[in-house]
Amino acid sequence: MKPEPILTSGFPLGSSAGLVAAFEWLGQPYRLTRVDMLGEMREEPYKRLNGRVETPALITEEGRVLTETMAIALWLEARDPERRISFEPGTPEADRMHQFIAFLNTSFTSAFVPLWVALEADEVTEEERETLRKFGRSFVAKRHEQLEAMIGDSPYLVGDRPTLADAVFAGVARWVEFHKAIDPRDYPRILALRQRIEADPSFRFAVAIEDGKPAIGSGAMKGLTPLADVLRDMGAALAA
Ligand SMILES: N[C@@H](CCC(=O)N[C@@H](CS)C(=O)NCC(=O)O)C(=O)O
Repeated sequence: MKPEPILTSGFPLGSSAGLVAAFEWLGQPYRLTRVDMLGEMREEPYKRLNGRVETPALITEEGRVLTETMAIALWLEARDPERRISFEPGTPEADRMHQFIAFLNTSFTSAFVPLWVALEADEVTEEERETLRKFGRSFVAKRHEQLEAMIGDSPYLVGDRPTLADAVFAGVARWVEFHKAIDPRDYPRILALRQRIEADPSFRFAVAIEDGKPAIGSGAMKGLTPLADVLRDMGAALAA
């Protein structure tokens, strides 16, 4: 019997939470490994999983490592014949979902980079930090304006059920509060979407796992594998 695929749940506030919710919505067996992004992710062994020292990462049933949000989203899409979290490739809905995922994973996510740098960089003067914050806030505002204009009248980004686009959105959109980047009330469609997804049991499950709290999900998640075990098994596979 093949082992289940294992996805990282990066904390604090990892974008992985969106993909965890997507696994829950999909309903196929999987496991999670929690990754402290401020600690163990920055240590040497983690580079076996992702040499660029980032989450999310997925270890497939075959033991292959797949990194990058969009690649993992496409991996999930290819395993969704019942179209629970995606659409038939080639349809207008699939194209629109891909468009949202690309915008969210590039333009929208990268708008927050100056704010993360302002917070985490060591050798930065207070003046430089303030400049980074100023640009970060204006980038985040611009991408929110654009996303607000892209959202239609449907309850989710594409249609009336959450898809991979909503997953990629939800993992990142909550960074707004942490950085106090914009006033969410200025973007009512984005705010309504966030509230809908953040109230969803699958997303709540993803956040509880991230926070290390007891969580009951759909039953698809077959257990937490300690990161040390994941890295040990990968090390053994590399040595073999
Ligand atoms: N291009 C990557 C970016 C992922 C990313 O930004 N991950 C963040 C956490 S959500 C990270 O690991 N940051 C660590 C760091 O930059 O030090 C993807 O789309 O998967």
